[in-house]
Amino acid sequence: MSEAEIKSLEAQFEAKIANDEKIEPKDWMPEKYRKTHIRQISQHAHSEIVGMLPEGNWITRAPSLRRKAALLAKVQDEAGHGLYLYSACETLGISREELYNQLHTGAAKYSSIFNYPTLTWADMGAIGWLVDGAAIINQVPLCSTSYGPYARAMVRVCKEESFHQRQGYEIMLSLCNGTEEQKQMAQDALNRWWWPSLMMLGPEDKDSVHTEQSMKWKLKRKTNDELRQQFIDQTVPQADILGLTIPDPELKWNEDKGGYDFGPIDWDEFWQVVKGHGPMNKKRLDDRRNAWEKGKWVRDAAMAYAQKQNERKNKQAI
Ligand code: BYC
Repeated sequence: MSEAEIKSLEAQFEAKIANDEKIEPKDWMPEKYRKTHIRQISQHAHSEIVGMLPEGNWITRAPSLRRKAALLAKVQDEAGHGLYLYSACETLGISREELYNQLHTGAAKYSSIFNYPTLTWADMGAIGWLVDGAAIINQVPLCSTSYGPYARAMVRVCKEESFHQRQGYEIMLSLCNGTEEQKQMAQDALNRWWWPSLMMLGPEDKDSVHTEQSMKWKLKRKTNDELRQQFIDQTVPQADILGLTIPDPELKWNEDKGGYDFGPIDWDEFWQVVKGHGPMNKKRLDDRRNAWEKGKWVRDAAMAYAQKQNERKNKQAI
């Protein structure tokens, strides 16, 4: 392709972004746009399926049939989110096998938040309330992201996330209206999940290497710090209703900015977890690899079945 042709394609691409039109898989796009999307969408997909593990840990120990059914449905939704996102990512010209391979070899990242252990039932409440709460704030803007397949996947994901957040908050509400011991359990879960939930929204804008470019491409519609502030402002009143204390002595309403000021985040801890040294990193990856290896016979059986069906169809056609 000549330089002039590339310039013209670039101009058309930029015009689409400026007009808030979607970029579709067969449209021309800069290579860096494609690679950045593969990075973010695949990290997102991996986070969904790794995110099933901490909660999967409690399905067999849910305190009632109703709680078990809701938790099971939530974890199944997360598998579904992974599938929509892997499919969206494949439209950018990378295979599912390669994406899984990147996860299993540790080459790809997934969200830091899933490298913490789930120690008590209250953690199911705290994850739904805080982690899914932060996820909604992060993901609603992604419904209007510039890449069509990602934006469309996010619409459905967000509808389901909102049920997830409510089921978590309802668990917290029940515990906080229960015995003193149950309320303590809820407070302990909030203490452990609060700071990792703030970290989940990514490094501070000054340290975020991708935000500037991703905002220009309308891949990201809000910066990490904007999302974090929104999450804090929304969540503090919810903690008040529960009668729980946010574990941040510096948390204070700031009238001038119309939001809460908050204490320093331990970014060393964040980077340690991102680099693979969090409390559960090793177990999460071992569990994913194990599921992949043990699931081989299911994949083989499904392929053999599909092949037989095809052969039968072809015979009928003759
Ligand atoms: N954990 O330049 P930055 C869910 C990495 S699923 C690990 O700000 P970006 C749920 C980042 O990748 C939750 N790594 O990056 C599921 C980059 O490294 P690379 C997942 C992180 O992309 C089940 C470097 O740090 N949600 O909610 O502009 C149950 C610099 O960061 C993290 C999504 O994936 C992290 N927390 O912004 C319940 C949403 N943060 O790639 C709930 C989609 C940053 O250069 N993703 N890094 O090696 C996004 O919105 C953005 O990718 C982020 C980060 C805001 C997360």
